[in-house]
Amino acid sequence: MKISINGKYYSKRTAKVSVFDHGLLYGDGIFEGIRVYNGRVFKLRDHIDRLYESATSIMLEIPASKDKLTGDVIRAVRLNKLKNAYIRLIVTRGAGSLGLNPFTCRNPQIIIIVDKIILYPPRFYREGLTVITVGTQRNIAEAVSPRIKSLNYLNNILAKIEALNSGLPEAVMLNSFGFVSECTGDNIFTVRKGVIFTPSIYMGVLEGITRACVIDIARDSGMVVKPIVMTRHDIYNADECFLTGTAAEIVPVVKVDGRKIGLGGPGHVTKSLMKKFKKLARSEGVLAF
Ligand code: PXG
Repeated sequence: MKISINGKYYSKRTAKVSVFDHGLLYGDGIFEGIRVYNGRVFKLRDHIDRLYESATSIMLEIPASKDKLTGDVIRAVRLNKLKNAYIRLIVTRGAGSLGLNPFTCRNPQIIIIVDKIILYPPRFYREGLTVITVGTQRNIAEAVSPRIKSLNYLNNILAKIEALNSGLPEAVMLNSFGFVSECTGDNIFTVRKGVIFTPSIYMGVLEGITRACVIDIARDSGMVVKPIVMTRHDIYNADECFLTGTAAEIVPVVKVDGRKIGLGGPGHVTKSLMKKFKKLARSEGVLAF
């Protein structure tokens, strides 16, 4: 494995960052998780754009242009010779002195890891997931905006622990008003009477790239998609429910908080979107080879 740090390549054993890096000391940094399908980097421009938006929000100047970074990501994929992969693109605040002040950090670290993707078991896609709502609320946007894809994931990790402690793989997180926001690493959708719903980004969610892609696919095929204020009641009474994310793609949800969703199996809208997404993911994207 060849890992890029500021444009230089290291082996897995020698790729290192400073213990004074504020990415480690404070979770001060940002990242993207990107897929490579069939040698094509999927939605690369959208991921690069979101990374720079996160950077703007936390006042981190990425020491490379978007074009340069895009080229570096493609080069890293090619060097690692992986046709199907998961890219973790990270920008840390860099090493500084102890103490919160981010402006003592002069050298942000741009790290590109290209690894094999560990997928959810096929059973999840065939049979659908059971999930629960957990007590850990999604960060309020006025504290740490969920739209920043930051290295500080404790909010999501605490929710994930609650789900795992209950023997379930994912958790539905509510915002501080009790409205549905998203899951720990995925956005959430429902389908009712042929209309697709998802919590608006103003409910405190990451503006998922898969979320946007699924909205586009659905609208292109003539379906109505509505970003809404969503309650748990809406989920319990939906005909279908599914999650979206770079790692998960589209995964059906069949039970939430003990309530069977629809007929208790993956719904036909979900299955149709899964098929369309798969086709798109395998044909679109920046060719790396
Ligand atoms: N919400 C949250 C909180 C996320 O972390 C998504 C939604 C889906 O966004 P995208 O842009 O991926 O459609 C995410 C994404 C990982 C991993 O390694 C996590 C994500 C993506 C890829 C890998 O755990 N989270």
